[in-house]
Amino acid sequence: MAVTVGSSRLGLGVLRRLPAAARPLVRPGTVPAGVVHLGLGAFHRAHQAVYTEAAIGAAGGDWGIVAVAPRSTSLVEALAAQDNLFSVSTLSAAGSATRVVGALSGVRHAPSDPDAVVALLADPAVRVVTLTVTEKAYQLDPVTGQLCPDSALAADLAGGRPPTTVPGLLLRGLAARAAADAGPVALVSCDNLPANGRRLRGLVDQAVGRAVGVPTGLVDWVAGNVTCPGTMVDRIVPASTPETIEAARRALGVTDLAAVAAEPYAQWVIEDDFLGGRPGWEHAGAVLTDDAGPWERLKLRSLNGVHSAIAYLGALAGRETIADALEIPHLADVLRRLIAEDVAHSFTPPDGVRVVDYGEQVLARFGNPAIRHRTLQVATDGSQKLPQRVLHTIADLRAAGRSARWAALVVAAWLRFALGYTDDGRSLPFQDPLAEPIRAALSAGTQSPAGAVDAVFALREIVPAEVAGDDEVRAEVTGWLTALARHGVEATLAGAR
Ligand code: CS2
Repeated sequence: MAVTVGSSRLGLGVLRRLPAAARPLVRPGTVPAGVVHLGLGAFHRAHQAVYTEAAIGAAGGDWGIVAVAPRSTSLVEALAAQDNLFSVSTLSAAGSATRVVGALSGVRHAPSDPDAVVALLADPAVRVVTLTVTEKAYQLDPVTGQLCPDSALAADLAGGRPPTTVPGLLLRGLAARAAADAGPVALVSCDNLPANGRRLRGLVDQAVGRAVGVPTGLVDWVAGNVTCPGTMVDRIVPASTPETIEAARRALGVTDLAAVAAEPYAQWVIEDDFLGGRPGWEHAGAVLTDDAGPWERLKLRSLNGVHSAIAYLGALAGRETIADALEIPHLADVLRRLIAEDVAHSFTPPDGVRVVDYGEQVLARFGNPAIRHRTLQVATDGSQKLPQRVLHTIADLRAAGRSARWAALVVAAWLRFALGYTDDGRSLPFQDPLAEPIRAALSAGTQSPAGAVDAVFALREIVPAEVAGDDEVRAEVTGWLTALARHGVEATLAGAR
């Protein structure tokens, strides 16, 4: 579908023409920057930017966001042409509402001007740095959390040229901040990593420890001035499409090339560990806590793990969106058993939360027919997602002496997806930073499902040793993979016990 770029473009000049309910909560361009955000994707725009705007609106403070795109230029150009304004359309079966968000006070493109990003990170006015850069950008082994630098990060650690990776930008930014004595800063991971605060802390400490040419004393400065609060972030925000832009144009009467669409639900749980202050996010509905861990396990295992299950099974069955996939006969029943019999027994949820009730709410959200979240989008980067979404569930269940029957089905669905064909023989794209070793393992082991399971379970950067060495888990995964290969998704689900 072609995008209609009308003569009017979203920007400060057209705000007064918009319906009152569609205008920003703060006066755009008037709030000085206090937050730097790395990762300008749809999720940031529909989540942290919305919360931060509401927090500034309710509690004030110089907490405008300068958002940095680590890769693509198109959004930076779109936002620069729109005075940093963009809209969020909230979609449900009941209808939609579109509002312009005024939280951004600037945008930068890291590859074209890495020094400007380093300077921002060293600016005393900036006291909070948030990140949505996806799991793989941290370059941490998903199982152990050890830093595994690719050649670009290795070059960043060696110094000598401006950084090109996210860890490299953080490292050089912190070194410049320490040198400028610019005061404490909180680095806030908003990615779906396990214990994301501790992971980011580990990343920073390892990067500082290995870097060449950083000031002596940086280790001590980081220890005294940098905190990494853990978070749980939640809102379903599919990648924007031409339809998203068209819907925003219909609602606003102007063209917004940075529009996003999202579900009505949003949640943000944040550990309150900010040495230099923070936006009043609690006034925007966020939960500030001492320990986000139980919330994060709840969300990663009951929402994201189930999301991945629907994505792989749905893609194999040829379903385009998550909501379409949920219509596969028996799938919802199987997911309920996954939640009640496996996920709910794998961890202790936050006080007052019943995992089964949370799971029901999640299934209702996934069924939102207005959100066209593609199964193939959720299916990407499985090697980076499965550990915290499913494999930790399996490890904890087995440590408690329980079976992990339904979680094993998710692993089998991922393996079958990695083999590259839908049930009716169409090829499936496999996007994953570890695509090569996974595909190599699978082609060595495809003679039989058991061979495929053995080969992939040997990849220690994906499958924790305790899961890989568990014969019962191997047998369960092999059984499901055999059924999926012989009968396809629909018949396997119909016969699932
Ligand atoms: C999804 C998440 O793409 C994915 O892997 O599971 O982006 C999910 O939509 C969000 O975490 C919901 O908060």
